[in-house]
This record gives sequence, C-alpha cells and structure tokens, in this order.
Amino acid sequence: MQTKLTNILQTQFNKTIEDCTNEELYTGLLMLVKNLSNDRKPTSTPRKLYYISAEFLIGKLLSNNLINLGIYDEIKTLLADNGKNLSDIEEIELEPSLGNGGLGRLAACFLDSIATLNLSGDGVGLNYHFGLFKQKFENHLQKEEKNPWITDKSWLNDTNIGFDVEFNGFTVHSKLYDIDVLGYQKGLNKLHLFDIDTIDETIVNDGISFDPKDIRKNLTLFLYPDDSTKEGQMLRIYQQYFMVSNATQLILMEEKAKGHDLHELYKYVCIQINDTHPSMVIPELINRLVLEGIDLHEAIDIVSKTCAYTNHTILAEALEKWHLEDLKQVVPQLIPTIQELNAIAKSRSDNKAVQIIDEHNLVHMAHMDIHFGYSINGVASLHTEILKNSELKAFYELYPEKFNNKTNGITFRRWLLHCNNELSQYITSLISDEYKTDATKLKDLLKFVDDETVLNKLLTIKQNRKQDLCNYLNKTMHLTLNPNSIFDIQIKRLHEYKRQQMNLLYIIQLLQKIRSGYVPSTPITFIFGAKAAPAYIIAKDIIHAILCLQDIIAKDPVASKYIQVVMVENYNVTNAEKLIPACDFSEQISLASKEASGTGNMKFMLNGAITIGTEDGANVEIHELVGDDNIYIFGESSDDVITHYNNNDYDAGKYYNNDEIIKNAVDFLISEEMISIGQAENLHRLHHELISKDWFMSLLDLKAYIQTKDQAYNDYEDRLAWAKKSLINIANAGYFSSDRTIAEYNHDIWHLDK
Ligand code: AZC
Repeated sequence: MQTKLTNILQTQFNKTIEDCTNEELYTGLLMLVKNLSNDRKPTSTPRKLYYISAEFLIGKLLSNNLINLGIYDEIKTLLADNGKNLSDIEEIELEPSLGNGGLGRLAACFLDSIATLNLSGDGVGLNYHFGLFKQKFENHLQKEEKNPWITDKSWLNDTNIGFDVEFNGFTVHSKLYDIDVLGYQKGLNKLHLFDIDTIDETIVNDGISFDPKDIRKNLTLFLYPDDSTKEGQMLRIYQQYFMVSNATQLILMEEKAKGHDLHELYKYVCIQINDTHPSMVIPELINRLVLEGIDLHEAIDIVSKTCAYTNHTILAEALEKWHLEDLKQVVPQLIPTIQELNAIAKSRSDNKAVQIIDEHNLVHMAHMDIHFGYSINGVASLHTEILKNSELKAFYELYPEKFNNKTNGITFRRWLLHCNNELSQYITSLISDEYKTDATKLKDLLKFVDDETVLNKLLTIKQNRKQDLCNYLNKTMHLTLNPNSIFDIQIKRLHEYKRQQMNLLYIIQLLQKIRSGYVPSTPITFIFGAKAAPAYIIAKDIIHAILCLQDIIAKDPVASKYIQVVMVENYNVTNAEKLIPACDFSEQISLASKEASGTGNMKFMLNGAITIGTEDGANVEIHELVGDDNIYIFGESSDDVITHYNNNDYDAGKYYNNDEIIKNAVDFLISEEMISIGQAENLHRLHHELISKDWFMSLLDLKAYIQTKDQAYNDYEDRLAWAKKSLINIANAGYFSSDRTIAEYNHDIWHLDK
C-alpha cells in the first residue's frame, strides 16, 4: 500500500507523505480507494436487487472504505510513521447529508451488508445538493442553513448515463452519479444517485428558502423541502417521480443489456420500496412494460411479483397520501394506471380500509404497495405485530402470506470497528476476530462476565471514549464537559413521540430537587442531539426549551456542580460516531407502539451502554436478549397505549393536576427564569400543549421514568456491577448485525442467489 499511496501522491502533488497537507492526503487516499475498488470484482448473483430510497444517510466514507478493504490499520500506521493522523485527515471529508433519520441510516447499513454478503444489490436515490439542512443554534432557537457537501474531489463518480423524465408539459434529462459500495473483505455494488444539470444553487437565499417556481432549477436541491406549503408538497411529488422513473429506466436498461426477457423480469429483478417515497415505481414500471409491448394486465402481474415494500412507521402523518389532482398535475401519465390498480383492488375487497383512492380522492401510497407488491415487512417484531393486528389489519386478513418481519440491524464495521476501534481490538484479543464476520460470536464474551480484569478494562475503554468526546465537543463546539460524570444520551430526530420533552421534564425535576438540597452521588451530563423538521413548531419549541435549560443550569452555581445539559449542534452520522461509544445510558423512551424499531438503541448496546427504555420497537428484543437485570424498562405497554387511543381516554390535565412533581416540572417551562432567557410565546405554547393535549402522552409515563432513572443512576455507583451489565449488552448485540437482517431479507424476500 505504501508504494501505491506514495506513487499517487508523487504524480498528483510531487510530494512525499510527510510533505503533503491533510487535504492532499485526503485526495490521495480517495484515489487509492477508488483504484482498489476498480480492482475488486463486482458482485454478481442470478437475481439483482434495486433498493430504492429517498434517503441514504451514508456518513463519511474514507475510514469505512479503508476498513472494508482491509487496509485501515496499515494506512493508519503508515500515516503515523510520517507524522500524520488519520482522524485529522478524515475531518477534511464533508458528510453527505442525504438522509434525515433511521430510515436513511438503515438504507446505508443495508448497502454495506448486501455487498458484504456478496449479493448483487444497488441503491437508487437522489443527489440532493444541499441535503437535509445544517442546524445552527441562535438565541436558543434552531436555525436552518443549507448543507453543501459536494466537492470537486468526492466519492461521486460521473457516469454517462442519463434518462429523459417526463413531467406534465416538460421533460428533464437526468444525470447519474455513482458511489462505489465496498463490502467488508469482498463485494462491490453501487449507490446510484440521480440529478439534473440545470439545478441552480444560487436560487437559495438565506437559510434554506428558495423560489420554488422552476422545477428544473430546484428539483434536487434539498431532501424533504418544507412541505407545509403547497409548492413544497408538489416538489416532493416531482422528486419522487424523478427518482422512480430513473430507477425504472435504469433497471430496464440493465435487464435488456443482459438479454433478459422482460416478460420474466421478476425472475431476475427485485425492487425493494423503502417506505412510501418510491411507491410510484409501481405504476411507472407498469407503464414502461406496456410501452415495451407487454399487455397491461400481464405488466401488472409482473410488477406485483417484482416489488416488495418495507413499512417504517405507523404514524398517520408519515403514511403518504397524495391528492389525485396533484398527481395529475405532475405526472398525468400515471393516473389511468393508478385508477386501474384502484379498480383491481376494489374487485378484491370492498372494505374501505384497503382502497387505494379514497372518497376524498387521496391516493394511499402504502395501500398500492401492499396490493401490488409480493412482500410487506415491518422492522421489528412488535412493529410487525401492530401492523398485522391493528394498523394494517384489513390487509393482513386479505394477504396474510405477504406479511413478514425483518428486525432492523446495523453494520458493525462502522458502529464498532470504526467508531470504537479500541473496544473492537480488545474484543478480538479476548475471543478472536471471528465476530467480525459472524456477529453471533460476540456471545463468547459471556465467559468473562465475572472476570474483574475484563470488566475493569471495559470501564477504562468507556472512560477513554468519554474523554475523546469531551475533546471533540471542546474543539468543535467549545463545550466543556466533565468526563467523570455519567453520560446520559438521547440522540435521534426530534419528534414528540420520541419524547425528548419527557427527558427534559426529568432534568427539570432533578434541578428542582437539587435546589432543595438533594446531592446526586455522581454528576450527570444529559446530552441531546436532534434536528426538528423546519415546519414542526412544537419540535422546535422543545429544542428551544432544552437550550434554555442548558443555559440556566450552566449559570446555577450549585446545580452546575452536579448536572449539565448539552445539546449538540447539527447532530449527524459523524458526531453520532463520537457520541455513541461514550455513552453510559441510552435513552430509548418513545411512547410504546410508536417507534417502529429504532437502530440507535442497537448501536448504543453494541458499544456497551445500558438502555433506559419503554417496551417499544426493537427495545423489546433487546430486553429479551439481555434480561431484566441489564436494561431499565418502564412505562405503559403498547397494548395499553393503543387502548388509550381507541377509547380516547388519555387526559394530560389529570396527571398535571394530581401530582406536585409533574406540575412543578411542567410549570417551570413558563417560569420567570425560563421566560427571561427564552421566548415567552414558544415556552407557553409548549406548556399549553403538554397540559391540554400531550398527544404522545409524556405525562403518562413521567413518574415511572423518574423512578427508573433514579434507580439506574443509583446502580451506576457499583462500577463492577455496571460493567457486567455493559458486557452482557455487548455480548448479546450480535443479533442486531445488519448482516443477519440482510441474510433474512435475502432468504425470505429477495432470493438473489437462487
Ligand atoms: C424510522 C423509524 O422511526 C425507526 O423506528 C426505524 O428504526 C427506522 O425508520 C428504520 O426502520 N423512520 C424514519 O426514519 N422515517 C420515516 C418517514 O418513517
């Protein structure tokens, strides 16, 4: 490798490693990785998967690619020998901001595992120039800015592939960029990102606002453009159709090139529809097969055997429904097909719950996927059960054989080998490195569950990561954290159902307790990281309240000795990689039934954090794996929560009025202290929301949450007992490898190697 790298640097810059700047070294390493990818054999299986997704939250790629090529340690040492530091060089790379949350990060983990299992499967998505916004805090408020990430030297490879995509009254010509996806030790697939040449980045004014008139200029500027306006909603339809029309044309082009008979497309191709954003692929593929001379009903049959759908949420607002009229305005060519699909669906069942076009002329995208896909899966056991038994019950009765569960997973390459190299090496020294390709081998760690040397070493490694995080936050955000405090972390999208507001109320009541004389045994640092959707007012109010509280506690001479609140700016994959290994307690406190799975919970577990959580999503499976003693579970069950919704009998006011601690904590939001540093309007709005509506029931579980957390912090004092819990979590995390998840997708849905 040394010769290869030095040759590149010599030709490019006429310099040695030692003389190169970090920028030059980054470029050199990028070129080295690209050369090595070219040498790798592309995966090839009898069938090919196309994973279509509006989001691919891939994170920085340099280290990950070095790991997957098996040259990470060698390069790191080589650089160090020449006075260079790989992590400084990593900082040059900008994180592509092509995703929002779990769904996008899952897609990225899946690409890694698909390639690693040597299965032929490409991702298809869009090349958003400014991605999701960059978050800034100003006056305790979230401000959104554009997040440019595309530079001259990047992982994007130009291709000369492009297609005409037809909208109502005009056509755009697309351009495809590819990113190589390298599997661990073997496997090479592609992430295809479509774009158009006519995008005009200069139309973006301040922040993230832009003139929405000309689709040709703005189509791929942003992921999730603000959809609180009509134009924003229409732009999403344009984006989604652009994505699926390109995907369809790419698939047909590749299939024809392979000489496959399109009548048998389903034998060679499988399309995974990641949530409903790509659902229009169904009518689009039907239309294009018809253009190829296939009869409409045969085309519908082919597509129904080719497409599979993953559901990621039961939240009504996230299950997309587009007005037929709006679809007509953007893609009139799809309307007759959608109407035909609707008629067929009606002929199969007259139950209103399963219709595609409802009485308000709304097109239910998920319904189209379920009728005209051959598989529908949820993303954790509980989630799939809820889909079958309540949310999609009518569909389950119609098509029981289509429903299946695929519990999510994470790639251990990024979420252990890379982000916690020291832990990964220590595990290797204890149980060999077999766990890197067979994650269930982590179970061998259980041998050491009473070994004090091992437990102490785990504590040391955790302490090292906490120190690393302190240094990182000091450097990047000028924050000073106490490395000897408990690190309690909640990082995820800001949403009321995830209940960051409940965590906030816990901290407030603790502050109040400290002010009346209580002294915690060990100081606690409460860390948050979350972006709120730009138009989601209450979510932004919650951020505002957290930032105000952060300030109030920092300025309190007594309380600041024991507690600190830190809200990390612009939470993303890069800082998640620093936060997760440093965590003692992982907050997974969604209202039971609402978090489909969660994947952050798995990353924390793998890095030895202990979960404080509700019986929701994959927490249920974590609980089963580690047992009652190694997780802190609280709160009402999903059945009870669903019953509250059905009976409409949850009354937040009752909890607020009947409990002093709850009342005092909630009222603190509109105390003089808060109002004097924050915005009265925002704080009052949040206060009012909590006591009058509290749709996601944060007051319901608050008392149980307080008790559970107090217990957890108490237990933390016995350091060896805590380390034992930590080890048991790591040892049982193997199940959550995305290699396992992908093997199951392949076995049950894709059958790529048959
Ligand atoms: C998320 C779910 O909220 C999360 O529970 C799950 O782990 C993840 O998908 C991956 O399956 N959903 C999203 O990020 N976004 C939407 C629109 O659901």
